Amino acid sequence: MCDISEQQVLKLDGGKLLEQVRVLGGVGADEDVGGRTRIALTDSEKAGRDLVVRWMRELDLDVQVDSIGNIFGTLRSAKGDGYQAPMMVGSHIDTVTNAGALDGCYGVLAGLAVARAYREAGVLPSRSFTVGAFTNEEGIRYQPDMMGSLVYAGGLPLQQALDTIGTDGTKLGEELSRIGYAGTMVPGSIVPHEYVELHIEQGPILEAENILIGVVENLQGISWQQITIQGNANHAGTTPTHLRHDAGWVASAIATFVRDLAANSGGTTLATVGCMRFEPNVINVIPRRATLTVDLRDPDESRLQAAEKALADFLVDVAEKEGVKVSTEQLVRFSPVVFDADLANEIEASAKRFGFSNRRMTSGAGHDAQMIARIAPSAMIFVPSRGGISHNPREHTDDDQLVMGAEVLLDVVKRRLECASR
Ligand code: HGY
Ligand code: MN
Ligand code: MN
Repeated sequence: MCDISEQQVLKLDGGKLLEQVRVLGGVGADEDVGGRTRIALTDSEKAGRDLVVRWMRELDLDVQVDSIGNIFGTLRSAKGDGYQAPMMVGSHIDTVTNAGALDGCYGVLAGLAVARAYREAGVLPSRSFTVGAFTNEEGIRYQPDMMGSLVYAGGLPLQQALDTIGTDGTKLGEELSRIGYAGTMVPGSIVPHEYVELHIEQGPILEAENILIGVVENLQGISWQQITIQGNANHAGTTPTHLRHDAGWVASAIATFVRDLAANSGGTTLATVGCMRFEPNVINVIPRRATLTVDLRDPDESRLQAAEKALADFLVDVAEKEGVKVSTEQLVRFSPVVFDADLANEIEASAKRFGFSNRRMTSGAGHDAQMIARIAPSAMIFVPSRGGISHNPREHTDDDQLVMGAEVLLDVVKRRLECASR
């Protein structure tokens, strides 16, 4: 094992981490329903970005912004070898609507806490250490999700991302310029040596098993599609059922179908209809048009494909029966990802050294780590989510659990960095 004597001095300031989680959690606060909303490239997200950049500068990190708006704060190594092949940690600070305070932000701020430990000990890392905050991880305004890290990893051309039109009709590149985060650095010009992302589990497993640390070995596949149904508007009171071409009923039938698909999958496939709109959306008119989104996930690629095919077959069948036209648009399609075994072993060894209960697990949610895994060895650390709740103002992890997770991150980083100096 590596000798890390000189870096034993690194101490995590858990209080500062918790304070920054709370302060960032107040940016974009939703006074009425609780929580906060910092949807990518909005003014409230800009405010969050500005705050994180200020905190990076307070740590005297070199701040760089790339052309898709990814933000990087780097603690340069003792060797002064520039920014190349850094040990990278990070996540995102954009949120869904009425979000919790931890999703993404915890991983970015824990990364700053690691940099702070080096600064306060007056120790420079053996290899540059970079904290990343990736653009548009949530993908709810501009699809796909994990967009900034996908561009960074070379999975989506920059111009295509900049040309993306949002659900609100805005163009991503124009919004990025408007908030002042259209950087100059070429995305991916700094390839990490390794990448570790600390994140809340956002699910119920760790809490249910009373376990502190999740050693995330893999991440399930994700399929997002938008479905549009074109039927005929007609009078709700005069049109017999068998003469209807009811777009609204078809949309509801699809939602029922995908729920049954998941329920009969043995617990591996998950299906969610998160958005549904009817036109003209009035009480006594049979909907002429309906749009809905379907989010399908499974850790196994062949099962995910089977779910997509079953849905496609159902759409053909229901369109014929109801006499409507159904069209689909694939918004996101990411295959399952397996993380780096050596890094996962390092995370597990660190949790064991601290005496923290731990278990190997799969990530149900998408994360930037799944994109960075395309270009560098990557892995994730989870901490418990109370009630398994996330994407909800009630998202919560106990303070001591947040600090323990960050202790593991610091321990993993310092061991990997010390090893790098050999
Ligand atoms: O959709 C996801 O899993 C992530 O929160 N973007
Ligand atoms: Mn997240
Ligand atoms: Mn999220």
